[in-house]
Amino acid sequence: MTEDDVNLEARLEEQDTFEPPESFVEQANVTDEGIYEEFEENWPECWEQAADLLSWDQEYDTVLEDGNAPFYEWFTGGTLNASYNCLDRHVEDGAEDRTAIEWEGEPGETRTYTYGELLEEVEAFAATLRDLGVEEDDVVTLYMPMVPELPIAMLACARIGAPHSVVFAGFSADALATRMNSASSEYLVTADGYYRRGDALDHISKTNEGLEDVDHETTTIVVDRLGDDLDHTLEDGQHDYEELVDDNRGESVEPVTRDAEDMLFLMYTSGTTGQPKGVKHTTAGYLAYTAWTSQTVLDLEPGDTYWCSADIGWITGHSYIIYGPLALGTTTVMYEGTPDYPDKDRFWEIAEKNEVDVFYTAPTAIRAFMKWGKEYPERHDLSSLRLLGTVGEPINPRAWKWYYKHIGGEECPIVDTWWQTETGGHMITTLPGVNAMKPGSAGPALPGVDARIVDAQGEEVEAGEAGYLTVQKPWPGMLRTLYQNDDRFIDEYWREYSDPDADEWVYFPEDGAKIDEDDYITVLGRVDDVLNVSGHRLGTMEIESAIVGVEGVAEAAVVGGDHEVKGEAVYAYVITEDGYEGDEELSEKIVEGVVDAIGPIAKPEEVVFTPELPKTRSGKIMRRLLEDIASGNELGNTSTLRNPEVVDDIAEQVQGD
Ligand code: 6R9
Repeated sequence: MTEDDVNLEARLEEQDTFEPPESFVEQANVTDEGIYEEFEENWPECWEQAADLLSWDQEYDTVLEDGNAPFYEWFTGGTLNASYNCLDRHVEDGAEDRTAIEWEGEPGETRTYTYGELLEEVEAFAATLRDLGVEEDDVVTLYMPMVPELPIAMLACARIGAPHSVVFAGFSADALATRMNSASSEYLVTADGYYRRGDALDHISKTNEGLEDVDHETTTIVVDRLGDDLDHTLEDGQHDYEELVDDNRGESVEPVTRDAEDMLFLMYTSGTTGQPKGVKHTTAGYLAYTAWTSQTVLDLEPGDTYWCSADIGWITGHSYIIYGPLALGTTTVMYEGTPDYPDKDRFWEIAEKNEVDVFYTAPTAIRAFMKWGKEYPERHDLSSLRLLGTVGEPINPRAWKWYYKHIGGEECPIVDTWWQTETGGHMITTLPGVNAMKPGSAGPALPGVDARIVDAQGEEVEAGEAGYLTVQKPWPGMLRTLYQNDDRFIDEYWREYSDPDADEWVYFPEDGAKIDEDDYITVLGRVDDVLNVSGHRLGTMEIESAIVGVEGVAEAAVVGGDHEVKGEAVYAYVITEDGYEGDEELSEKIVEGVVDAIGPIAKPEEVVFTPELPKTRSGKIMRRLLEDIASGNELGNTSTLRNPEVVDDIAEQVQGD
């Protein structure tokens, strides 16, 4: 490092507040801090601003229907189609030749779809789905990697009013079957495989394995991504994507008029129990909210090239690769592979080549970039960037500052956006042209969002004190329920802090947080049994049940331990059954069992065999203690345990090596 570098590092390290750069503010979509007051005074009608970003078949008559809270409804009486809003209207407005999707395959090939071409493909696939018998309200499962056919399929579903349920391609065969069964989904779109670090990965075998456990008839469409790199044969009830679509190119399919509250899609996410939750999002509120936050928070405009590096298999990809940006008519970049292939500068090469204006990624990726070193971004001209964003987990100030300096060149604001699968879109973040940024703190709640930090009794805590994050007013992008499980919807999100007798409903996202004197919120992480590994939500119960399914395992406790890049890593503490040895072989079987049940993202970092788990006198596993062991933290008082002696044993195994 040069002396200047050292000085700069030192200055950055000290600095805890950053004003948005003047060059950004001059062009920002929102610059008036009056927006906060305006939304507060005019709530819920303020949300008409979001609805105004959409084209309606029929205007809505009520902004918010709260008669049956917490089953809120937004923009009731209105009708519209999401695919029309993301495609046709831009074409009608003369943007036919503007690029909608710029796709980068991992091996280096690219595909560009203009709005006109994307519309044509979507219509052809919508016609195909109809030919196969898909009707309005049928749930279509999309188990697809990052290929253009995934957004095409999503928008085709939206066009004919068939909700999609995207299952992350990295999830296992079991995970696919569970989700298809839970949604009674009879249609599946998948692919033969995809490229990862130069290898052709087989996806179709995993698909077929999953289909064996689906308890009803299914029709499957297979995208041939790998060509000659993988031979696959189609089984009964399976069709080749291209063959079917080719027959339908040039077909026009009218967008189906949907009620505002009709389901747009389902997205399964991890919760406290072993069963994933089917989060239901509806058409108008979700689309209005993702479009509005894309405009106000991501500062997107139609002329922008924008890149969100998430996978579409997660909510971030739904809201901020597809629906929000396309509703605004922006060019959205989509990349198939990993950031380190063929080299660790792949992201910056893509950003430079496409002259990306706005870039959105996860802290886990930033920590990896940081570890690899600044020489990789330095190989590229990143001066097209105007705004950076992060999502998925808390970002530590060091990673924030690295991102600010080495990717943004100290000229791009960073939006640290807190939100969830359930919230549909951003909830807590700075507005990049309005607020100062404080690294490590997401920022204030968005205008119109009533976030408060409370104690266990539901009383607001003082500035600086830790408590529980709550949202005390509904918002348009909120989940409407858990699919076919209204009771669980109430139990999971509304039981804790609401007062049903007074008809007062408080949403509990199950995150801990604190707030400062400027109302900036620092999110501290989950307070339920959900881990956040590389920004991905994993239920400890799901992992535990996979482990106890392995022969020779009697009991298991899974916790998260601090990890330099992943944020959190999975630690599994396992008690063997009598007659079984806690050896390398069993450990491998356990890892395999987890990968089979969930996917490689849930792979335990370490499997620790122990004769007992530390338990309280009432028999509860002391998870916090296991977390401290996994994180290498100082261990607190263990005297309240029934079996304090096991703690040292376990700690020695984990921390000793
Ligand atoms: C969008 C998404 C949601 C959970 C959430 C929280 C964590 C997300 C965050 C953040 C701190 C941020 N989280 N963004 N924590 N700062 N900016 O990630 O959805 O996969 O449902 O995860 O992620 O714990 O509750 P999802």
